[in-house]
Amino acid sequence: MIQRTLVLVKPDGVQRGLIGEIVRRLEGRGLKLMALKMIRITPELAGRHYAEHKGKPFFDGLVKFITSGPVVATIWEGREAVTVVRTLMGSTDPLKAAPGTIRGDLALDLGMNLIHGSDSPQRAEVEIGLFFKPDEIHDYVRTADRWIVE
Ligand code: D4T
Repeated sequence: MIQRTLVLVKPDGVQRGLIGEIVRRLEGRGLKLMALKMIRITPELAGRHYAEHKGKPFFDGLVKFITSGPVVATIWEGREAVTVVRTLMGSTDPLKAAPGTIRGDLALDLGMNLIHGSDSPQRAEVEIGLFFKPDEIHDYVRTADRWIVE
């Protein structure tokens, strides 16, 4: 099924100069970029985005980290995009992430794991709504698509 998913390059990815590398890996897989912007996440947006983690011991540190510098917010579309992105990201803890994945190749610490990707199509819809206005999302035909999915 064709899905959309929200991907964030977190502050560590921006600081380490890995925006291009991460975007390249997703583009290279054949996913289509539908929106991209650099933003500074406010504590309010962080609280809404990470609502499921409220009350957990790592919540305050997580909000502090995600609001500590600019992030790059993106939307990607493609066949099974949610799962494809989660697979490309690797396990949440980079020490457990397989080589070949973004975290497995480029990160070492659970608190600095470079990238966020929605974990279900339902969450993707919610998260896209949190981060983007409809007129920031570009639905367009890409001529290469017929060479990516039959
Ligand atoms: P995100 O949401 O950032 O894409 O990560 P995941 O979907 O892979 O993982 P998650 O929601 O379980 O965790 C969110 C975020 O919190 C950090 N974290 C997580 C942490 O610092 N300590 C922890 O014990 C856990 C579970 C890492 C990612």
